[in-house]
Amino acid sequence: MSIPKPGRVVLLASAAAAVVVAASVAVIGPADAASTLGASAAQTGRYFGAAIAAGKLGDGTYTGILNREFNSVTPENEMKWDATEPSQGRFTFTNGDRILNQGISMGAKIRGHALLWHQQQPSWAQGLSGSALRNAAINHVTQVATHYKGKIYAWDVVNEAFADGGSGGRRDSNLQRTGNDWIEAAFRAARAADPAAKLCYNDYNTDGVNAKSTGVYNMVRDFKSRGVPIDCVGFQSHLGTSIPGDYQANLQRFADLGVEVQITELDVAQGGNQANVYAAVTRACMAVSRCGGITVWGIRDSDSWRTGENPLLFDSSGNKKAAYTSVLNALNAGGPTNPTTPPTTVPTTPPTTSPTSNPPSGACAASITLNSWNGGYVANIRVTAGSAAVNGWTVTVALPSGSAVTNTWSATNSATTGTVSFRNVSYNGQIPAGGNAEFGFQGTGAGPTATPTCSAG
Ligand code: 9MR
Repeated sequence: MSIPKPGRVVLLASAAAAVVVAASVAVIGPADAASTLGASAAQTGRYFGAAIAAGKLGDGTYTGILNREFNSVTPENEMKWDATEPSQGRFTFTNGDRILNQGISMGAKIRGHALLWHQQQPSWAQGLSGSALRNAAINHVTQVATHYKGKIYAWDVVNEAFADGGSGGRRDSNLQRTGNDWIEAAFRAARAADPAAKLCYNDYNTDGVNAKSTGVYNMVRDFKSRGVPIDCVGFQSHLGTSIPGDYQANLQRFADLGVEVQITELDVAQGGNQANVYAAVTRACMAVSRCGGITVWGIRDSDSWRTGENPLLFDSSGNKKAAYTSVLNALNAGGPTNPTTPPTTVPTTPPTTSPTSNPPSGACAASITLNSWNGGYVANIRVTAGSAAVNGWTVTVALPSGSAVTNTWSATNSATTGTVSFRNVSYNGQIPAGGNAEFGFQGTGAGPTATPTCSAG
C-alpha cells in the first residue's frame, strides 16, 4: 500500500469534517486533477494504455495523441505468433520491436500480446498437431519471451482458450488437442524465460459473472493452488451499449484469488450510452485495488477493428469525444491505490560463476508431478541443476506395465514403454547452477510411481 502524496489528498472544505480518507485511498481534488489519461491513472498507481499498430507510427496525429495521453502500449498484432515466427524457428521481431521502442521512448509500460492463441497462428503451426505442435508452441513461448525479457510489464501468455456458451469449458483448438495442460505448460515456459513479466490469461465475454468467466476463475484458482505461475487476468471488454451489472463484482472475485486484473481491450459501441459505459468500466477498475489498469483497443475511431461502430475515445480526426471526458473524470475521482506487485513466484537465482566456453556438466536431479485420471495421466518433470551448471541432461522414467507415452513436450523420448529416457531439446539443455528446466509428457494407463533419475552431460 502506498500513501498518496499529501498534495493529492484534497478534502473539500464543506465536507472535510465528515470525511475520513483511508491512507490507501487517493482522493483527487479539482486542483490536482491530471489532464491526460495516463497521468490521471498514474495518480492511483494504475496505467491507461492503448493498442497500437506499427504501421501507424508515422501518422503525426496518431503519435501526438499516443505520446500525450497514454502510459502503456499493447501491440495490436505485432507480437502475435504469425508475426513473430512466420516460418518455424525463424523469428522476426522488427515490428514488435518498433512497438517496444515506441513504448520505451514514452516511458510507458508494454503489455505483450499474445504468446499463444488459436487465431493468427502461422500456417506451419496450423498444420501441426500432437507433440510436434506442443513442442513448437512451448518453443515459441520461450523464444519470444526471451527476446523481450525484462522489457514487458505483462504478457498475455494465453489468449481466448475458453469456449463461448454455457459449458464453462475449454474451446476446441489444435492447441487444446495437445492436452489440457497446454496452458500451464505455456505459463511455466513464460515464467522460466522472463521471470519479471507478469503472466496473464486474457479472454472476452468474461466481463460479468457467467459460465465462461467462471470456467476461467476455476482455472486460475486451480493454478494458484498448485503453484502454476499466473499473475493476472485480462478482461477484454469489447462491449456493446451496456456493461454487465456485476462487472465490478466479477473483477473483484478474480482479484480475491490474488491475481491482478486488467481491462485489456476496451471498446464500447457508439450510442447514447457510450460515455456512461466507459465511465462505469473505469469506476469499476478504480474501485478494485488490484485492478492494474485499462487499455483501449485503438486510439481513434478510424483505428478500430470495429469498423463503423466508432467505439473509441477519439473521433477519426483525433478530437476528444464525450467518452474521453467521462473516463478522465472517473480516473480523477480517485480510488484505492493499486499495490503494484511483482510476479508472485519469481525463482531465486543463486549467484553463478560465469560459464566457461565449454563448461563441464554438473549433477542434476528430477522431480515429477502427476495429474492422473482413469486411463491416463500428464507428468510434469522438473530438472534441477546442482551447484554446477548442467550442459545437457537425460531423465529416465520407469513406466508401469500397460503405460505408454503418447505425447512429449520440451524433451524427446527414446521409447514409449518400459524404461524411457527423455533428452533435453535445444532450448532447455543448459541449466545454470541451482536453476531448473521443465518438460512433460502425456501417457495412457497408470503414471510412474518411482522418482525419475537424472544424468547430466
Ligand atoms: O485488432 C486486431 C485486428 O487488427 C486483427 O485483424 C485481429 C485478428 O484476429 O485481431 C484483432 O485483435 C484481437 C485481439 O488480438 C484479441 N482479442 C480480440 C481482438 C479483436 O478481434
